[in-house]
Amino acid sequence: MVRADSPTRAETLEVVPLPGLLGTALPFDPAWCLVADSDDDRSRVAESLLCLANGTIGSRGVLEGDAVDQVAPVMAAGIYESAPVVGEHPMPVPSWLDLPLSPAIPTGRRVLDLRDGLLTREVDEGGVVLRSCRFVCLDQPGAGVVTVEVTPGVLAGISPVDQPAFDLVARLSALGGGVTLATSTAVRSADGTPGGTACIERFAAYAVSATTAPTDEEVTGAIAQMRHVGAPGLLARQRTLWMRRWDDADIEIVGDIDATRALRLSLFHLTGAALRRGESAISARGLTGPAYAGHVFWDCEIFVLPVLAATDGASARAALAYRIHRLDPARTRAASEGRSGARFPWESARTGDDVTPTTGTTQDGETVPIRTGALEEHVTAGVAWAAWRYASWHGGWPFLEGPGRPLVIETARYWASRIRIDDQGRSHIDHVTGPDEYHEDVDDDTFTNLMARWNLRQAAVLSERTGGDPEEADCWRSGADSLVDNYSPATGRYEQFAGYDQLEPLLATDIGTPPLAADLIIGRERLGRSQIIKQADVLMAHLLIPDDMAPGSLAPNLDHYLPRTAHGSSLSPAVHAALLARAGRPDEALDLFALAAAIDIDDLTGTTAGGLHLANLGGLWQAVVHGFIGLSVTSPDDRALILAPVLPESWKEIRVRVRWRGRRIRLACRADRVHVSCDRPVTVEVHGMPAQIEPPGRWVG
Ligand code: IFM
Repeated sequence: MVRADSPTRAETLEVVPLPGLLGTALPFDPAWCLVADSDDDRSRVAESLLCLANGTIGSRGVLEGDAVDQVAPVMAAGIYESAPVVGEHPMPVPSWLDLPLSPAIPTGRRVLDLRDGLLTREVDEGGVVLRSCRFVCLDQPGAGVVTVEVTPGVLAGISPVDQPAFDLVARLSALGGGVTLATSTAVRSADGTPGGTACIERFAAYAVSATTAPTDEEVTGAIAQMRHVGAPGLLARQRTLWMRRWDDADIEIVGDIDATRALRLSLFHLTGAALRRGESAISARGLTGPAYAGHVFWDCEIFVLPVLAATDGASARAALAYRIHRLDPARTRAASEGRSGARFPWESARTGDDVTPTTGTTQDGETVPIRTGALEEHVTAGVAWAAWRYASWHGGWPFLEGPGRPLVIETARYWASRIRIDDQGRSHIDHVTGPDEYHEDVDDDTFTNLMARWNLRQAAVLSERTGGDPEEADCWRSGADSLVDNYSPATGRYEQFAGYDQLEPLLATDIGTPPLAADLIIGRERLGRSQIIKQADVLMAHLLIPDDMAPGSLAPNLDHYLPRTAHGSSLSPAVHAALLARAGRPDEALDLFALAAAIDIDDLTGTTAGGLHLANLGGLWQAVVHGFIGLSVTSPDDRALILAPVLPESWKEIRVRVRWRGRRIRLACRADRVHVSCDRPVTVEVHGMPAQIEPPGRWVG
């Protein structure tokens, strides 16, 4: 079981030596350490939670030497093979942890320390004593180190020798590229006595390329370099690198260790999913597992990228490069449908073609059509939104006017050609599915229309700044202005799509206590005829483009849609937590925040074995940063960081670190005031009051 309880005093103060002369573990700190105890039926869940990744490989928390039944022990970024139904799915890659140990060693106790990315294991059971420790190097693509100390009799068929054994373990071809793995393993006597405690030290190097076949020299060279530096040296570097990451990104809820650890766990895994150079395809489960076939959804741009943009601009830029490099297939898709511009696919993998499966199997074994690939078009606006968000934190106008330009312009062209104008001159987008996938093929989905409207307007601004065709920009503006948004000033509410209000007025709370898989409870047919929704839809727009929403409309829409929401998607609770906080209801927000925090740790959806839900991990951070502290960064022209903290009763202070336009900013937000630290002058606006802050910082409020 992955547990989250506080340690004893002894645990806190104990200096734990690491196997293989690596030195000692950092002192145990429950706000930084995830503990998994012994074997149980959740071991695959623990493998996801204890995954170590560096943007190139994800090494799930499998046990050393245990090759039984593993779910994709190693994920390699961008490495796909052809597969029926899902088009492309992650190619299985051999494990570097296949060590010569006897089978059936108990699991023992494992601790993942988020400060340095070290996973340690201790077994002392039935005469077996084992201590292991591993990490994947943050700055060396594909490199990992594992050391294991074991009692006599546990090594399978080998004896300690002086010379390390080098193995070129695998040379695999994947679609477009390949993976090569080499390991170098030394087995030595740890206590100098023949037949005594043995120590295994293994260096592993994966060469991973989505576009070429890696050469053997890449891995042999990497191994030679690792051996030269040595395991203690590599660990020291690892600690420095993680310390720098946390310096830019840490988050802490003073007085709530569980929330703090959940947020740090999110940042840890989001960091592991992303590469900081080239392009980075961040799939729904990142490198923590193979579920959703390693496909990239809107999860990347809408849920993950805002976190990266605020904490590690280079990796946000690499995630956008993934889309920039796939503009051509998106243009081809639009053209094949008789449209202009670029339409991004709902599910994307290596090529950028749509790889959304067209059928799926229900829990009852029934084959059902999957229509999201055809109908869930809002991802196209989501890509433009992400480009804008990144530019607002980091890249500025040079990014939007340069490499990011087509992400905004080409998507606007798509929407301009997609809308239908009726006899009264109003524009519509027919036949789509919004984020609420319980209602397929609807007309004028409010979220889709609002995001398309936003996309058209931003593109008009960008076009004017970059000498684009003024007629085209005018046409985008008028298309945007005439797009119906289903807003009723009388109720302050947006109808979710044309005809939604006429559906059976069933609440999610009528059929159970959310989170619910409502489709399994009342069936897809009835669900589609009811007002129960899967996840935030109208409300997503309040999170993403609050300035474009009708003033005062957040509260009525929350009141209306929240009881109708089943939270049938892991993406849902965190969004509602953010918005409840924005609506000034922080204690209710905290309930949904806690639900979101438990999604993977407690495997609430029963699917965490296939990998962590990265969108939810990003959503958790957003719930705190954009929700509880109300940090708003929406335009490259922003002159100030806007803050409006609201804290639940039990939270005394929220501490957040971000990078904004090159500045390092640390915020300590209390209900009545905020401390801003900075390394360069910055303007903030707290609850509407502007303040100029000089380094090193001061209290505001
Ligand atoms: O992108 C999500 C979608 O919104 C709901 N179903 C799962 C997808 C992948 O996480």
